[in-house]
Amino acid sequence: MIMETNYNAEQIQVLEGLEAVRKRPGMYIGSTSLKGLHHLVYEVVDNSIDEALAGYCDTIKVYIEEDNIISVEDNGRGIPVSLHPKLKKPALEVVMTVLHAGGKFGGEGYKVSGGLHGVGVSVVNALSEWVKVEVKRDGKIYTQSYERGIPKTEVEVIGQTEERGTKISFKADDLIFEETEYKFKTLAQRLKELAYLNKGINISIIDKRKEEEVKEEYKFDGGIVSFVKEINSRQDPIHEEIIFYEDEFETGHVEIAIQYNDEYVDKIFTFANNINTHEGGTHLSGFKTSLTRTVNDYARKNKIIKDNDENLSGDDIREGIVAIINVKLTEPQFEGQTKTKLANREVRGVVDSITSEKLSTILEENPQLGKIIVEKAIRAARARKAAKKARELTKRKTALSSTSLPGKLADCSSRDPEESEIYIVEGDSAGGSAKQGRDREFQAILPLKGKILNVEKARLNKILSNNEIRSLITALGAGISDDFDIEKVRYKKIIIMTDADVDGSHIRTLLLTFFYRYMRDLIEEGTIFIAQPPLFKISKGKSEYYVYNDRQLDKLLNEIGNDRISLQRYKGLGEMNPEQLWETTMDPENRTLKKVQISDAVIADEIFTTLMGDKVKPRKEFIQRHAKEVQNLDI
Ligand code: 0RA
Repeated sequence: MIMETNYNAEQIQVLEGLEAVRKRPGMYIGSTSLKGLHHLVYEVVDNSIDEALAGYCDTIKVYIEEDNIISVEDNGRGIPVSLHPKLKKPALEVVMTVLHAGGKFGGEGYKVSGGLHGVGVSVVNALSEWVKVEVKRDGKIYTQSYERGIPKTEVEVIGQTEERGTKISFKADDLIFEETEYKFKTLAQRLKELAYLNKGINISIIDKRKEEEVKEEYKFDGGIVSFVKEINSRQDPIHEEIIFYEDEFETGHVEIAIQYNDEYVDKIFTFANNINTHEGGTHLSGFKTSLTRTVNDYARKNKIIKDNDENLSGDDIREGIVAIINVKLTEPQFEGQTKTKLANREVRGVVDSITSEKLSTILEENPQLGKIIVEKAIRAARARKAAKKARELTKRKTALSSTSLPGKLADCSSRDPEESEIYIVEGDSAGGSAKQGRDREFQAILPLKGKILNVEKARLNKILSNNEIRSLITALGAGISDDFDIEKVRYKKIIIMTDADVDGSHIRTLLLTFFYRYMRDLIEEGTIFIAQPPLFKISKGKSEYYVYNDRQLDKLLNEIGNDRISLQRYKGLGEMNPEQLWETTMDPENRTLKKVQISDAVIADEIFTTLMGDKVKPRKEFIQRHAKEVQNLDI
């Protein structure tokens, strides 16, 4: 049979569109790595969330099936199937094959689009080996299938039903993606976040890849209040009720939840149209300005601070705060390096005035709460003044002495940060080996003695009086906290090198916590690395092999056999001589470094606060549950 295909102008446009997506997938989904792969799922889920936000859907189910096939099912109105008047094709086909067509059929309301999401489900279609859609509406079940974006069937009726909804199944194209194995934990974490940000929607994830299916179900009627409660569940809140207020404005909606704990850091997480705005933006700055002014006004009006006293600073008032700011906008605009900074100019003033009005009322009506918050800020102000003194002391010291670098730092000869690296090494003996083994032209060594201070539990002035931390700060040469300036860091790579044991992993966690809290830019800019020393040395005859993990060990033993080999297990860095340490762990030609990445502040925060907080039980459970991930802290 000869098939004749008549392409018309619109069809050619569709094909060109899909081809563009397949040619430059990164432009549409960010990357073709695991991250991009997971974006496909988020893109499809976003459409169902839109339907829920419009008020027509309350349940979303995400299945990971065998062969890494994803199905996303909702009980919304179902994608329309009627003929599109202009294109003379079913709306379903248009939504699935035309770039950015999704929204054109929808009503008004807040589309979750923005950042990398919101490119439209046609992008998922273009990047999938196949897609199958099932729509239940008008008493019927409709279906259509596609391959690499191109329809392979008409929209067909395959049955009758009283239900409504949409089910989109797809298999990501392994010609496009480097990997196609979904991570349950990654998907579950994001779906849980979406459930917090969109109260009342029931979102579940069902993993059917293994014999025993794994299921998680999320539904939070408390929304972001539940979110704050969870973040604070491992801390000690200093007031019971979680502060919550919300309001509509011309171009959107804002909701804010706040609860203070007895710690010293602030954790304000911001979202715009369900996107985690890591880089902050107008919603955050409007909130901060208003919080500072509102609490000061309240404190003066109620004579908790006197007329002659100076104002509490923003930092003082934010000490120990946990807050979620969640805005939904009709036309969100994002900027910044990772497009996660909210740019809408109108939002700053709106969030500011809504916070002033609602928060001052809440404080007036709950004087006990007002007092707790102001008194916490007054204590913070006292500590801040003490810290400032301590900081000036360190600054002056560095300015006065010519050999201002810490004594135990073995610096490199190069003064060019672009080619310099620093190894932070556990213990003096390993430090000694590293000093002898390094290439002193560009590698500096800073040995740290024992455990550094747990910064989660201390205020800045105490942190600054800790010798190990002071050495670290002066060696890096870029200040700390608000004064931290990444441009001044003396090394391009900061490499943490600890033993492959429990103590080593604890020290590594303490260091990462310190960087996360006080030099976060270093993590965000990808300058922190974890050295990977070998676990074993295998010798057979004259050959020597270094092995870095159990998998490699199995593989090697398979290759060279089990007889007449000697196996040395390295328990600590100190067991290697300088040459071995260079060869296996420090030589840029041979070493592997693990880059520390924190893409999601909330996840990171869970790890850091759980590990560091003083509620012993959850910490223990957490370490047991995640012992492996903590070793490879690149989430
Ligand atoms: C446009 C219009 C209508 C529904 C949708 C889109 C829709 C899209 C998706 C994608 C996944 N799930 C979805 N659910 C709904 C409704 C038009 C009407 O019935 O009036």
